[in-house]
Amino acid sequence: MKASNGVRELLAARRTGHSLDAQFYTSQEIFDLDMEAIFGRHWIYVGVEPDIPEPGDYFTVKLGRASVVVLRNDDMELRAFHNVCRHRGAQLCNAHKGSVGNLVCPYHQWTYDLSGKLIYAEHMGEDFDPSGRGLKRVHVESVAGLIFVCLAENPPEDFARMRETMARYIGPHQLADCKIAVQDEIVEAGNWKLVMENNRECYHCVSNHPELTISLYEYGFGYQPSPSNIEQVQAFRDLTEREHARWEAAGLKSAEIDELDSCVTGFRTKRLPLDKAGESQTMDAKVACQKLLGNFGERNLGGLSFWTQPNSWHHFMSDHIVTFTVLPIGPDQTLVRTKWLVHKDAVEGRDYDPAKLTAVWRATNQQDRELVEMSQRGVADPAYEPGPYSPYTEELVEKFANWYVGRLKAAVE
Ligand code: 3BY
Ligand code: FES
Ligand code: FE
Repeated sequence: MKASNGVRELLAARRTGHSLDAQFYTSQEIFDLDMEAIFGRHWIYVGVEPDIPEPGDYFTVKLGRASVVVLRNDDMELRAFHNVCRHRGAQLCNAHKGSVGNLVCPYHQWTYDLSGKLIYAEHMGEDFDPSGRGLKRVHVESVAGLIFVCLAENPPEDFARMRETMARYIGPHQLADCKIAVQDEIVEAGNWKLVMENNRECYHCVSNHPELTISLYEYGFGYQPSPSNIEQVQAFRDLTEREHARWEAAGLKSAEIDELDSCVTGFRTKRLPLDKAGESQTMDAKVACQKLLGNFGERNLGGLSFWTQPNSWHHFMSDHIVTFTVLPIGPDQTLVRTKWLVHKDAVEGRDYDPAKLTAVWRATNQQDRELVEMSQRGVADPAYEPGPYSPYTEELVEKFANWYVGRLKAAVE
């Protein structure tokens, strides 16, 4: 992969334990490289199986300049294709979501079945052979209901490890039996890496997230005991140990796994105790949906968190799931899509109130958007220079930066 000497020098000069150089957040060249080397070669979280529950349901997603259509075929399997007609290249599906029998190009009605095969093309003559004109496949996989795609011809093979590990953790929450109750989209005026770095620490939580910190302990996010909070960190660790024993005995995987910077398909998971009522990430820490997920009878299951490189994080509780995907738009623009899921048989107004379900993360997302946007303004200022990460609270930010720099280096070498 091509990269200018300037970019190679920046990569070589990256100082560990420090935030990235400004160009990583502002340059068009590095943005294009990110889209090719990171979003073009790794497993990217794009949606959930409940986005496309029935045969013929599809959604489209933009990864850099590539548009991908993800669909469910007649055999209920997931398929993904490049969203480009094999005739003269028109974009095939032009809506964000829909339901079709076949994929019909709006331009000249070339028609593809749900396996991507070209089954109809009028006026192409006797000699025309449709067999080599099927849609181009994109790799697609489900991790217990979370849909990932990979644009690379040969995707990272260690995805299987994440899929199998996470199936055991997420499985009992039965994501495939959920429905999307609410979906939000925010376009943030910041580079995608600032969005991710902000997600990887809770250093900012107490002073910025009054709603989130009702239920969420900041200590769950890669905190190391420091001289000023050694007791609180220890108390949280003791609580976690007790709760993990209880949850594991009930068959719920809870122990931390951290492969954020040790795998190509980097991820981390841990079931985290919640504060107060301990049930859910809501304004009173109680469930927001009376109909619990899966076969759960118990409300106090904490929050199973799952973080992936490069672009997602998820929280699974006893009553609902909240899932986030980060999709870069430009060097200083990023789409953050949030979905709140409840059991598919839960009835709005009876079992849940969408306003209560979304209150915490709606507020938190807006606060995080402001933090990302002020970071973007700051790193674009000539006075910015990379600053040091806290060894006690920003370990996971460092892991994100290390993973990112490592993957970019691997791609340009
Ligand atoms: O959702 C997360 O994973 C974290 C919690 C702390 C900061 N960030 C919003
Ligand atoms: Fe699709 Fe012509 S471009 S049918
Ligand atoms: Fe935040």
